[in-house]
Amino acid sequence: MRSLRKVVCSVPEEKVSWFPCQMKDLDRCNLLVTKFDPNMDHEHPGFNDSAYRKRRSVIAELAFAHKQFDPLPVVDYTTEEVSTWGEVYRQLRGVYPSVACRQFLDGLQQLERECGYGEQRIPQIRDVSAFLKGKTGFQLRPVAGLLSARDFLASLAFRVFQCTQYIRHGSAPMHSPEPDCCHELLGHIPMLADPEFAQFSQEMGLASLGASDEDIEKLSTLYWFTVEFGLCREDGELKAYGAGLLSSYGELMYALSKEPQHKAFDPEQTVLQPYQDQTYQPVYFVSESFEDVKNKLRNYSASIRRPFALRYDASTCSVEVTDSI
Ligand code: TIH
Ligand code: FE2
Repeated sequence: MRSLRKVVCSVPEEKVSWFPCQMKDLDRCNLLVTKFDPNMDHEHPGFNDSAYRKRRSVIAELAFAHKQFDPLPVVDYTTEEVSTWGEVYRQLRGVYPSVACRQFLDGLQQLERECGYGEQRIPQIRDVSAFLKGKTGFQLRPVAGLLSARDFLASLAFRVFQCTQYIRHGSAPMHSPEPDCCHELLGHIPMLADPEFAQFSQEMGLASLGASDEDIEKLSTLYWFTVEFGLCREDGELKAYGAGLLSSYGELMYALSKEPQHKAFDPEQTVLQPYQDQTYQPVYFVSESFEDVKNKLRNYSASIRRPFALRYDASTCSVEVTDSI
């Protein structure tokens, strides 16, 4: 048998980008992409609303100040914010039973029963994180805005999901070009309560650690067309499992209509598909089943080559680098 020489957290090649090896290292995975910023982007629905912009900065500060293992910040949402949430929730909840995949509906039902999900209040990430930990071991950490793909994917390796806490502008409840708490809490969290989904999310994260820029680009494109905008068949019917669809009533209806192009999901093709994040997608990828996405994503993640090998130790939630491939 070949012996594995442990070179914990020192990688053999200089070319390899730094990556986190333990949860504490996620404090360094906070590179934001300045896009759709309400302070800079004239098109942002909150650009002319100074109270909204101020509120966004206050909530962003909570995320900037957060360190791994600190208690998760609690936001005292205003009546206006709760009303935006209620509107988004009501409209989406009405269509979920006919358009969302089974795994999503199961997760949402559990959240409604056990975690206070409903129109009346915006769930706190502290409660949601505790709920998820018990279901799949995933936990949340606050983030101030859109994260770089490398940092976002890296946190998934540790079953940590970086979550925004601000809410979209009240004038545009049906679609937001950037993530917000409606997108995280309604789109992502129900899926993260599914053990199989949690597993392949972590595997995509592990595959990203120390990967080349080119592989990060491919992984994030794959993530975009599956976890964010994926469609799948369920008993022959077209269903949504992507979080970007399940948090946007506007795009959800559009994606399931005859308007956009629907292509069969094949990771080798999908990674090459250019994507844009300003508005609705012109193309969606449809998998034969949820099982099919799971298998294909797991295989794709396992196929990414690196000049070293990694092992995740679930008992310490840390990654060990070995020089044996
Ligand atoms: N468009 C989504 C929504 O309206 O909820 C949010 C995002 C999904 C992916 C990137 S931003
Ligand atoms: Fe997302």
